[in-house]
Amino acid sequence: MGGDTIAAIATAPGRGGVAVIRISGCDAFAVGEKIAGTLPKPGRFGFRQLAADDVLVLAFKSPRSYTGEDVVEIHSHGGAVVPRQILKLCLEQGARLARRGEFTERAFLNGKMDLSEAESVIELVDAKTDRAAEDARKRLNGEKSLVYRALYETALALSADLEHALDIDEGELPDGFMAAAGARMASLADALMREIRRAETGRMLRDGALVVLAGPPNAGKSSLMNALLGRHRAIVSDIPGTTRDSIEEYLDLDGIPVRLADTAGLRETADEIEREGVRRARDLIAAADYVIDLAGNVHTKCDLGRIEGKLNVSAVTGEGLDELRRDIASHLERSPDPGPTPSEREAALLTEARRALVWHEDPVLCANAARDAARTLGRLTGAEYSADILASIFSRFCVGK
Ligand SMILES: Nc1nc2c(ncn2[C@@H]2O[C@H](COP(=O)(O)OP(=O)(O)OP(=O)(O)O)[C@@H](O)[C@H]2O)c(=O)[nH]1
Ligand SMILES: [Mg+2]
Repeated sequence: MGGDTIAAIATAPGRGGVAVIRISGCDAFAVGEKIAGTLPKPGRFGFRQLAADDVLVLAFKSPRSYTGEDVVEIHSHGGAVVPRQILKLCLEQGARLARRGEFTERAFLNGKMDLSEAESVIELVDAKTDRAAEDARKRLNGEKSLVYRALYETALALSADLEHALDIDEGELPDGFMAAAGARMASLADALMREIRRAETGRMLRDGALVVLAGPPNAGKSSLMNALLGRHRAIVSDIPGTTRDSIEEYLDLDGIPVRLADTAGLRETADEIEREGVRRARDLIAAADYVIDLAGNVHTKCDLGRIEGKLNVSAVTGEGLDELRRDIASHLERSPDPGPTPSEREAALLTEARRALVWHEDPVLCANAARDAARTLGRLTGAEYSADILASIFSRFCVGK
């Protein structure tokens, strides 16, 4: 177990009841002993009195720990002072402050998890809705990794067979070898495509979908925004042109995180401020994943009168709001397939691999295509990785993870 010993506060800063200071590396037990006197047996915990606080100490023996190294955790009271004092003790006893994501990076380097799983740690921490968390948890449990490993191995086998075909005389190839290889490549390309489509849903679960309220002035956009949010966020009045600046609020829509935007009513106007509002409204509409178009598919104020063939809703009575929510959710849900979704990095790699997989008459080019795809897919799980890739992934973590 090479590498130096690192320490960090693993819990979020602020006034929490409890904070966790984590130490990992070959000297973790030595550092822990200098601070706590003695350590509990690995896998056990014990109470210790430090100058800073009464704490709970846990020891984990390599490889049975989060990082795969020797790990000591000190659970103290939270807040701004005590955890920092304990961290300072760790640093004085020879540990070095961990970089962002360094605990999880070590877990990857020590084979405790692959890159896809490591990446889902940050997605679980960042998840805004139950669905997004569930998605990240499935990935963390390795469900996605199994799929990626299978894709990688399929590409690797195809690449190896094609390379082998180059080495022997054409007459020695079994009948129909190239046709079979072509079919294998096509089926691999299909499997990649399915994953790529799922990525769109994944992006939405992570970043949220943009849903924009649009329509003429006084249509009832701001009222509908308030009704969907369940509180009076936007100003409502019977004066046309009330909303100018667009207003954005977060909404959990059947588990999909949604940025709901209210916009200025669309009309020609001499008012310079309102004109800017209308410009912003058009930009948002252009970027939207879904537009609640009060001049189109949705009819609001249905308590005053209904229109057949439209989705009738009312901000006053609440009628039709559930149906509207369901309609938006089903439009946003591009992939009905419930499996865990690729991250942005993974989607880019899947797309790159899919692009490489082009069938050629020339067996040399075919073998190159399969090899390129296999290499790219190897970067999904970290079967192939570089320091740059690790840095770009783990720098998104916070210190202590
Ligand atoms: N009866 C009824 N009145 C509504 C409903 N929704 C909005 N209104 C009324 O319609 C008027 C305009 O509502 P707003 O929500 O401000 O409309 P808006 O589209 O945001 O208007 P601008 O911001 O000016 O573009 C207000 O007087 C609201 O009280 C509804 O569902 N039923
Ligand atoms: Mg408004």
